[in-house]
Amino acid sequence: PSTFEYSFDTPSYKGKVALNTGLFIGGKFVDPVEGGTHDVINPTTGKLTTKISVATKPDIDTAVKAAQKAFNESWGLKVPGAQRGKLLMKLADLLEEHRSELAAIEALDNGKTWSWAYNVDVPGAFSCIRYYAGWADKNSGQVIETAETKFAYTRHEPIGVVGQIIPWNFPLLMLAWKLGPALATGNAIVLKPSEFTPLSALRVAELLNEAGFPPGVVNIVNGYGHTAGAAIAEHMDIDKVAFTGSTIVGRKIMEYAAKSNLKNVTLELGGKSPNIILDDADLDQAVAWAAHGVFWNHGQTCCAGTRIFVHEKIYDEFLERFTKKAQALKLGDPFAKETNQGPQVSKTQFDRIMGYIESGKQDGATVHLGGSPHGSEGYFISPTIFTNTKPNMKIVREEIFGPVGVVIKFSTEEEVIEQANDTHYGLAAAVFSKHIDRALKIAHKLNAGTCWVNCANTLDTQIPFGGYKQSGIGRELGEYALTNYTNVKAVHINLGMEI
Ligand code: TXE
Repeated sequence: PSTFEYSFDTPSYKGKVALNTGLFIGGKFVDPVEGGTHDVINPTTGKLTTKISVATKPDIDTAVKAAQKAFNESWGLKVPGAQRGKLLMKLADLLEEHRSELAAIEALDNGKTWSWAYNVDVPGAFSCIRYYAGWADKNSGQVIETAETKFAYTRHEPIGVVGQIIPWNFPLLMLAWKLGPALATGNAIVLKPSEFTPLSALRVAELLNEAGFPPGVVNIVNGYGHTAGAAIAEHMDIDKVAFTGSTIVGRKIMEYAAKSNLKNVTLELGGKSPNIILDDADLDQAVAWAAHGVFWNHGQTCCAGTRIFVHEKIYDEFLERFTKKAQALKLGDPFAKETNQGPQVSKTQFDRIMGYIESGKQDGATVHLGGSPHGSEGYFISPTIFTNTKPNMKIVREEIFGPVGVVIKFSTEEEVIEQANDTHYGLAAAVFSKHIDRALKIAHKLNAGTCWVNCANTLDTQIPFGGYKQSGIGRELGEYALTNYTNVKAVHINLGMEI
């Protein structure tokens, strides 16, 4: 298989990266059976970075066989949890050791700033792997009392071979969220990164070998969704699929599972999260968190607080300060020290976001700020704020996944709760108030898997994350994620029952 070499000579990072661009199957890089390649584009310039191999169904079959072999011979319950934990710990250490380099790969491939990748994505990834290393020998079953004549207990067994399909907004972090709990519980994995951001996973493949994972325990197969992704979700020998991405594809994943072997499915999908600012909020803090909520990662966060509801008493002042905050965001080269916002990930996403901005204008909303591309090269979009929206507008109802927020005035708590819940999504929500009782009463009435009080868009490895309604099925992170990757077996032992 080919390799890709890149020399970074930037204000944030100087160094060389050499990656193998093949498919990582059975612990080795191999060429795809049908020999296809995909052009990886640098979103900052719109130019070609490199070509990578893409898998199709025959390669997925080979990857599944490698995973089965590893599961049966050198992984799963054959390896004590403490040993699995040790390998995960080693992987976490290697990710930490390569922190600057991995941040550079993310910035190059995704367009996010090197400093955010260095401060959030990469530490988020290694602390997630380290956290699940700790769980590897602690996920035991229960002893359950019934009658004197019976002894019963449960075992938490790995599911077997699991498929994982991840998106492009946090390539390395999403990979860690998927690998951590699946490996801690002893599963073997076939993982497909997004075709838009395939590079950091290729570096992780090498680190998995360096950490000492048996060959085939993790197979990383780049490729397109409708071919490689579908082959994973439809596979008869994959017993579970975990997916993060769009709600449309999430539906397809469930269909593939239903039409093949009824594999277990967990989904982490889109959102249109409300952010409620009450009249007694600390305005400085509310403005800062609201801006982070909607603009962070260029708006490419599934839990972005894109519907900002502001109480009428403070609406004008909030809008003025929020606008200044958005105007202060510096767009540019992800490796420049002063940059806050890089390009959107791809031409497709850029076009899609500009389409939404156009629809907002057509529908009669006011473009309060931005509303246009930025610069002449790459996929940059100015931070955009809409006001004077109506509840049925597309920009209020649909996930835009770009630096675009709508600011909506409200007068009563009842009214804002109703509007906040008026969505098919239910991933996250935020409430700002200096009175914790008021904030909590509202938080408890919001239909969302995550409710932030006086903060927004902040996650921790230990705290579960996932959606209500069409935002998903199951929870990632925390202890809860372990249940996604285990079968519970109940063992009944007769201590004297007669028949
Ligand atoms: O996502 P896709 P896209 C949302 C966001 C964004 C929109 C489209 O609103 O604007 O989705 O982004 C793989 N079978 N989110 O089109 O297609 C694909 O290769 C199996 C929210 O990039 O859902 C990639 O690996 N797999 C989100 C992954 O699915 C398929 C993050 C996600 O891509 C497939 C990303 C198929 N038929 C986008 N088709 C979040 N929840 O964070 C595609 N894939």
